[in-house]
Amino acid sequence: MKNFKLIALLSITIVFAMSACKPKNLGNAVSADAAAKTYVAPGKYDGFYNFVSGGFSGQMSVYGLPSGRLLRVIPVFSVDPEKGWGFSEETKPMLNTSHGFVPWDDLHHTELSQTNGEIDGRWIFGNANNTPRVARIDLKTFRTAEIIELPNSAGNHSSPFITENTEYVVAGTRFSVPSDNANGDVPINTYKQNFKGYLSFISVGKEDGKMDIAFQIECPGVNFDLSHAGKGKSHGWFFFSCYNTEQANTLLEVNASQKDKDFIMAVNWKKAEEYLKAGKGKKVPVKYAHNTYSDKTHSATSEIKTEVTVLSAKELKDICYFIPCPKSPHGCDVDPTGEYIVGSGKLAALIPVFSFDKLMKAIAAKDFVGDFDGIPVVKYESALYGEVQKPGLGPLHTEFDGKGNAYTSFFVSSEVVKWNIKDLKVLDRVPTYYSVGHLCIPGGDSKKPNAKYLIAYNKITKDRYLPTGPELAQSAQLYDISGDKMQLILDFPTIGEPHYAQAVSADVIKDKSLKIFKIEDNANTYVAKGEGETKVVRTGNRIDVYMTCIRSHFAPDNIEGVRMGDEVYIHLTNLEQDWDVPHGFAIKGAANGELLVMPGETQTLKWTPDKVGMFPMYCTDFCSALHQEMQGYIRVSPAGSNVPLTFSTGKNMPAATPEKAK
Ligand code: RUQ
Ligand code: CUA
Repeated sequence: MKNFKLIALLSITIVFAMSACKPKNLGNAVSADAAAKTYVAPGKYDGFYNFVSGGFSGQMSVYGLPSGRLLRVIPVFSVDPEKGWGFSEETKPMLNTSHGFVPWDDLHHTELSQTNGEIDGRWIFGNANNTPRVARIDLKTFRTAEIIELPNSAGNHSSPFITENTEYVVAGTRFSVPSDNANGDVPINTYKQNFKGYLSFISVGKEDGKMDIAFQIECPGVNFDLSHAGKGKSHGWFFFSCYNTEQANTLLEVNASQKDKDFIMAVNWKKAEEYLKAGKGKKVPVKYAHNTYSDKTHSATSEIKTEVTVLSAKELKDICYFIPCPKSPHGCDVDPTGEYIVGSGKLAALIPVFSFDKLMKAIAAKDFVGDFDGIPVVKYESALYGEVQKPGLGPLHTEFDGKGNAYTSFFVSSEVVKWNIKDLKVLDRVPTYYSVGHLCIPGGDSKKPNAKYLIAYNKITKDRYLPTGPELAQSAQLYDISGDKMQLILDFPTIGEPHYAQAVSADVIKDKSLKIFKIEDNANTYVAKGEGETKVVRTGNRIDVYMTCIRSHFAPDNIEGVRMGDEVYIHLTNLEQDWDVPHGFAIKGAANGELLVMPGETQTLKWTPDKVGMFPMYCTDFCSALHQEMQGYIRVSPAGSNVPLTFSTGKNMPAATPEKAK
């Protein structure tokens, strides 16, 4: 709820609004046929995938809709001991940054890749707010495939929104800061002179999805909050909401709420591309990590990059334009036709809708009211299509149904309001429990929404679930929007605080899902492609165990000759070639997580024995009737001991050295 400190100013209104919307009769809030509408019989699939940001959990979770069943938590920016993410040697480089290994972040928005403005089911992107990064998750494996850090940025909030052919993923800095290359050791109250706001345009490889920072745009120091790409007629443009145009550096809840209007910034990224081609960008020294995970080597590599190309919005005149937008805008949403741009002022009591055609005319006619830090400010009325009057209090986010309607969330008045884009009339409103943030309609920010459902992601849960101590379950609510009236049909808890989410018909993804990794394609340096290739190798005080697993044993499962002072690397290859047969691995006393190894994959656990003795290891994933037999021992001897290094499984395994241990 960090973005909503401003509500303190409206506390009286909130108290009023919260109690005003608390339904008198809860029974009426839920439609009578809700159970039938959300029931997915055992053994049946849901019709939709719902990808939900995990907020301060740093992860992304996947639900089935309409059941609300949790299908998977995808580790992205935070370590996850359940899956070994950030604990195995192979995955650690994914969390590398210019600050070193960072084990946590705050993921706010999810965005599915698109082709021709429609969800194509290939990748989903997520943003890291705290240490600014963008992640790409591969929807064949439901795993994070790539993470790129963003230089010159802090609090990467208006991200990872994409263009209609996934040409770019954008990231706008929430905090303006002195650029990485400038001296940051300056008084905080020199904000106006020294602080800048950077927008990053990350290109995405057409075939492989590989990300690269194509360019950054240096903008005046303000807070960038959210964004959405133009589509159809407005393809080539991007729209960012900004607040703190007061350029305050302290007590923002008051000082950044002075002006009646902040801005939506329209960015002509096609023009920026032209300037880039013409060599108008400045190459600037920076430091950022670019991490990629390979499904062939089953490992990540982290590269530190040292340069970025920056275009100046001030010098290159016709890239950026400010459009005045009332009262600290948050959401910035573009309708399926690309004509209407909806701004949502957190403190506003109306919703301004801008017209792309009018904006283009105003820019061509130089219909400006002045400039802000060298960027032209378009006249409000000249870009405005109209205002939705008295829709509710504290509009935040808008999604679209593709039938000419928009759905806006109202944090302060705790409701979702449906309105018609053409005549700006309110059509319906339903309460949320409570204080809704983001909304999601499957495809609701694309050219082709699939408007059967709307999901509200709420900030406050209060009395909706059984109490669980001071912290309650985070909450989403599902509405049927197939008719004229919205109907609440389900509550379901989420992992972490949900911000934005996306949903798509299951058909777009489910048949592409990978079942196994082919063992013959495994190119991990430490793979053992069969039990005959298993071995234990000592190099000084480093021990590499090339281990395999298959139902229901490890090879080797007895290892002796490890000494105090050794660093042991267990490289575990899962030889299974069947769907849904991972094996796990854990060893007593390891200051680490488990490994969870998919069929055909190799993962490595680093373990530094801390005392002499016997160390049991076992499989952590119940894999067969004899799963509980899937175990072994590692003997640790004192430093300097002459116990030879040996390994075996049953009688089949050769000893590493001729002398057998006594
Ligand atoms: S936020 S609740 Cu996207 Cu982080 Cu609006
Ligand atoms: Cu392998 Cu349990």
